Amino acid sequence: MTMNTILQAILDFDEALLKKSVQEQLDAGTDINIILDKGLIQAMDVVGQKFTKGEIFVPEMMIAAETMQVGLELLKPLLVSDSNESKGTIVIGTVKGDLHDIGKNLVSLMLDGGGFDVIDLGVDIEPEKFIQAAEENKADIIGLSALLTTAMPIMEKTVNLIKKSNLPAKTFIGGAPVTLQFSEQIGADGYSENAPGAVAVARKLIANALPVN
Ligand code: B12
Repeated sequence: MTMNTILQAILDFDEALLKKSVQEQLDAGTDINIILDKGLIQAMDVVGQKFTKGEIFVPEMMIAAETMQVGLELLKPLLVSDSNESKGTIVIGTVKGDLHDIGKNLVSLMLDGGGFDVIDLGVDIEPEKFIQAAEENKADIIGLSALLTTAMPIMEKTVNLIKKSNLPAKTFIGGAPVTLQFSEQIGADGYSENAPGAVAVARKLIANALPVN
């Protein structure tokens, strides 16, 4: 079975075939990032394109997302870390008005796998809630996700409020419509277009926060 089978299984909402094909790729030793990028995530891109073209509608998009997450479950144990040594604390969530969470969940998993303590607030999160959670958990970093262009101004507002709050936490942002340019424009401290990159950016943000000696 090829990576195409994974993609097709998601498009056909075929959970059994998806599980089987993901497991086969894992057994064959395929890199987990390839299974994600060329299989699970690519399928969601195709779903998005079909939605744009009017070939499918919200219910189909939702079932495809649920199917994709069945595949993600198989990868989960390989992504999380069992190490007790924390590299830092990250509060993460999807901003107010936006209910997309697959990408944010994947970023959370990989950050966990990268040794961070992750506090995932969920979706549709008010700016004040990010600040409160960061204070309570003494977060080093606050991560914001947005998939809707209409949520981007809320993301900007959230970053602004975090800056004004004088919390020591750095901010990093991501999500399909978010770009490096947007991140710089709104004054976020970091940006990544994908989950492995998010781990690298988080490490850099923590390293730069340490006093230089
Ligand atoms: C699945 C899906 C849904 C599902 C969401 C299920 C869920 N639990 O998340 C459902 C069906 C609920 C849904 C609803 C809607 N959706 Co929708 N959805 C999608 C779809 C197909 C896939 C998103 C996804 O999961 N991708 C896979 C993940 C892994 O990728 P990702 O989220 O981009 O995350 C990666 C990076 O961006 C990054 N990242 C993400 N977050 C973060 C955070 C940080 C800190 C960092 C560093 C990095 C990072 O790392 C991730 C991993 O690599 C996209 C199309 C697309 N290609 O994006 C449309 C899409 C986002 N949806 C869209 C729309 C319009 C909607 C609705 C408004 C539809 C409607 N009419 O109701 C509603 C909005 C509901 C709401 N208020 O939020 C549009 C948005 C258009 C726009 N310009 O804003 C898109 C682009 C589809 C399209 N082509 O038109 N959707």
